[in-house]
This record gives sequence, structure tokens and C-alpha cells, in this order.
Amino acid sequence: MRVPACVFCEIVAGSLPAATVYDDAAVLAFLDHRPLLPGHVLVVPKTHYATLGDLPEDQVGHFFVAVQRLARAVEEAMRADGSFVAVNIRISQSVPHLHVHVVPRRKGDGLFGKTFQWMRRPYPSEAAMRETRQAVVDALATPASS
Ligand code: DGP
Repeated sequence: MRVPACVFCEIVAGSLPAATVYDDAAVLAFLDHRPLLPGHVLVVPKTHYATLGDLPEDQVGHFFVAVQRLARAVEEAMRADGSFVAVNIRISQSVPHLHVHVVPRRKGDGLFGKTFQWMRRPYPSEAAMRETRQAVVDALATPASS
């Protein structure tokens, strides 16, 4: 499905140019036009799904095999020490078409220090940590609603 006015659908359709690095029947990857660091790639399903939660389970495997291959390729291509792989879901998601960021990393590249800061919020107690753990375990045991 192609959604009008979705920039990533336009890129998939070829009506908006992009520096494509990977293309198969279901997945496209291209360079982010505003990279966090050089080599920053976006991996998208060709079909329009707004968020990771919308991607059908039977497509997750293929999609993330492509992400894995791209993470390896980006690291190798950029002679990086590692990479950062991330998905924004609604919050901080500026394009409502699922996309995985693959960003090459080097020690001391300042990605988190300069561009954005990860705030650490320790659990106030062991009990709070256990409660949180249990909530996630319970959620995993509950069938996803369709
Ligand atoms: P996010 O904030 O997680 O939704 O990231 C969206 C990314 O998409 C952002 O890093 C910039 C990139 N982007 C947005 N529009 C275009 C486009 O038209 N072409 C390319 N190559 N990247 C785009």
C-alpha cells in the first residue's frame, strides 16, 4: 500500500530521489538526508506501516534480517567500531512510515554527548524494578489485540 503525501512511500515508488543502498521485494534502505553521522541509513518496509507495532509479525523476520545486514554493511563501509540501531515510535517519529535508523559509531564520536543526551533514571527501589519487570512479562504473555 502506498500512502499519498508519505515521503518514504514516495521514495519507495521512485517519485522522490534517495541514495538507495539496499532494495529487495519488501525492504528499501537509503541514506538519511540529514544524517546524525555520515553513513546514517534508514531501512523501511516498502509497504506503508506507520510504526513498528503495525508491521505484521510474519514480516518482522525478513525486515530485521535486512536491518542486520545493513548494520554490518554500514559498519564495514564506514570502517566504524560499531553502530547504533534505533526506531522512534510516534514520539520523536517525524515520518509516520516505519523506519529503522542505522548509524555507524566510533569511540568518541560524540553522538550522544552533543546531539542528544540519554537521561538515566534509576529505579527508586528494588521493588519498583521488580514491578516493572513483572509488567513487561505480563504484557508479553497477553496476546496482541488486533
Ligand atoms: P525520525 O525522526 O525517527 O522520524 O527520522 C526521520 C528521518 O528521516 C530523519 O532523520 C530525516 C529523514 N528524512 C526525512 N525526509 C527524508 C527524505 O525525503 N529523504 C531522506 N533521505 N531522508 C529523509
